[in-house]
Amino acid sequence: MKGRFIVLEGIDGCGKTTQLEHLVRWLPSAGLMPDAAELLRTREPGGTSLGLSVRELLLHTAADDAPAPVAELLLYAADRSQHVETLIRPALERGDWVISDRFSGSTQAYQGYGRGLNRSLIEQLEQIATGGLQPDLTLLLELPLEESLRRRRGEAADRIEAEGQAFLGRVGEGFADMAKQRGWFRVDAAGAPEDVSQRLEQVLLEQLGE
Ligand code: Z5A
Repeated sequence: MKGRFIVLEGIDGCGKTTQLEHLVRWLPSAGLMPDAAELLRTREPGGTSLGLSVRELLLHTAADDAPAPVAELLLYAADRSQHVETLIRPALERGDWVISDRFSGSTQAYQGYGRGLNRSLIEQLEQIATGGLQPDLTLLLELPLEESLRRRRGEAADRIEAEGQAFLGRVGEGFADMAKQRGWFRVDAAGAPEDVSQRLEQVLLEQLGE
């Protein structure tokens, strides 16, 4: 692949969206990207128009119509397959850079560690949905559970956010395990947004600079 694929992961409310907005402004002038390359910002679920419909099914269905755990897993995989095949892979082949709010690590963390679905089944499904595509760099924003809950206080919870603290605790452990297994970069997401941005910039410069 000619382009670069960067992913931000972490528990709900860890600050991914805030940091993505910063990185989308900072990256094009950071001296890392070739002049001709564009930067595409995307997310999962919902990075494509089909994916937006899947996102609605996943996060905003009424409680009595919510997907069962395996159906939920397959919907995330369908969203990812469409995302990779129609948006991410073509962009990387053109030489563009892609930065995504979540990718396949989220499925292992939420559906594997969180819901307790079979993790090797999830790995097989990941292989099918991504066609083997892996991020060049995954940045895990780490934030204590209490701080993530405090930050989101007052905001309406979607179906997954409403799962509660024990669920989110398992998800956080899953992310920490995956960071070790998959060589992700762990970034302290506590403190002022500008401080977190600086930590992310430093990792990007170290890892993607010539
Ligand atoms: N999910 C899954 O189960 N399986 C999968 O395979 C995939 C996803 C791909 C997608 O939700 C849901 O799908 C998600 C995982 C599940 N479950 N949940 N919930 P989403 O895309 O709607 O949301 P999210 O990814 O969970 O992110 P979020 O809740 O929007 O949070 P965030 O993007 O990490 O954080 P933020 O919006 O930047 O910040 C949250 C708040 O904190 C906000 O008020 C900010 O102003 C504030 N903030 C941000 N940074 C700071 C700092 N540094 N200090 C103080 N306050 C801050």
